[in-house]
Amino acid sequence: MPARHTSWAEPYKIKMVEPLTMTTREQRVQAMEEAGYNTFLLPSERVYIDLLTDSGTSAMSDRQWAGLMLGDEAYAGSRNYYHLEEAIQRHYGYKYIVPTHQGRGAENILSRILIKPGDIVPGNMYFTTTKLHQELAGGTFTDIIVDEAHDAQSTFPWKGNVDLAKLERVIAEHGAKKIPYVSIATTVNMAGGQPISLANLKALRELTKRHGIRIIHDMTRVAENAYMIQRMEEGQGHRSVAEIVLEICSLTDGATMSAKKDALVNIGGFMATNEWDVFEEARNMVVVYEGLHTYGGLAGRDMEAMAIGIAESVQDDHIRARVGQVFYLGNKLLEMGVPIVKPVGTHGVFLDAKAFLPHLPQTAFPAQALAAELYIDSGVRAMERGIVSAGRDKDTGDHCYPDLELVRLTIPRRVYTQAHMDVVAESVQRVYEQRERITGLRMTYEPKYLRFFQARFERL
Ligand code: PM9
Repeated sequence: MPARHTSWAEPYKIKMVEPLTMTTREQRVQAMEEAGYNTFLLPSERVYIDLLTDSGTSAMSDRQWAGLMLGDEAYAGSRNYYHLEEAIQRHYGYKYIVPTHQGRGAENILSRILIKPGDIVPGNMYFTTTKLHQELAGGTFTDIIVDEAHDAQSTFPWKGNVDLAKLERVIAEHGAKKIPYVSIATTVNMAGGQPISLANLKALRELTKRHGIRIIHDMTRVAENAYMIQRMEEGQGHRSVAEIVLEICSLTDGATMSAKKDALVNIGGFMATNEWDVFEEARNMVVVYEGLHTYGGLAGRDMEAMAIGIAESVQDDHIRARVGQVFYLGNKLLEMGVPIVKPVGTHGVFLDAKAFLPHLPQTAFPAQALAAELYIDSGVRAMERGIVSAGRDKDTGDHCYPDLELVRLTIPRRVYTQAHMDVVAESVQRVYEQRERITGLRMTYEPKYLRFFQARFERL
């Protein structure tokens, strides 16, 4: 048993560094205007501390970099595919796997196989790409997360939990035959990086088993969720994160994974299932959209880095430091009195833009405006997670108006230091002190799909 420290200090030291670019305020004002007040449209060279996302932005270990050199770039049957299959079976326990270029590739395949037009897909809050693929396959997403998840200020510790009564009502209304699966994310990104408890997942398993409904697991941040279970759930403190991860997966029937998050790679994902028929179809469909079933849009070296990253991601020391750094920033902002989603999430700190900018109506895109302001202040890049991300209702065409209007400060894994977190907190505090000056935005260009990526705005 390694020595336990009270600090969340990183269990690694730094071997290679990448210089950061500093800019002037004038340069940032110009860059933001040119980017149409959308942080996705900024060139990364104009960014100082990049907290846009934790997706594909993590630092790989020396072992992962060494793994890249062992890439077997055969078109078919690369040995790295077998390593990846073994890593997924060992650490996650799913029987069959299909690699994909990233998470949404897996979502596309799985949705096309399992969802029929008119189906209902209940889930513990929507995720942008997941919901879109469910809709493109003809399904309708319906939210069954606990009410507390929609309240930024509720301190309920398990905001990722399913409200089982809501699910019962959906089943009673539509019938189990119309529900191909329940979609469960660990942790819940759009709720602010909030975990689901093991007890809730077990109860959900019981309920779905009674009705013959699958659980499909969005396991993008499963290790972070398992860490919160170890930390907070009664009777779980003595178990390793690796054991808890395996148990979570065992309570579900299949999964989609964006390995760009938990699994510590810059690109990659997979679909997993315990059902042979679903696997057969997925293995066939992947050749249409991604590539052969033994590479799914990835190079052999990418699959090797992923296999190694999966093993590293479930180590207790790693995950404790990763989440510890996010908590460090979150607690600092709480001490400063800045309104953030409580409890602090596992992959990022989410500013509550409705409370931050109460003078702006949601139609003036407060979170989008706040992310732009933060960048102008310090070069810190964050992401809107509010009305822009929520998109439009597929039937009425009106904006969806989510209760949560957030700016996500997302922490890449193993990349930034405690001093960087201090700079971020100081900048947020400065912007908070001048919040009354911040004006809203008007959308001037809106793409059809996933508009938050490419929409453009101007100041009101
Ligand atoms: N998440 C994120 O920044 C990147 C794209 S959206 C800005 O949080 C979940 C829970 C995700 C996720 C991506 C995907 C899709 C599925 N589920 O980006 O296609 O957080 O690999 O994964 C992003 P890919």
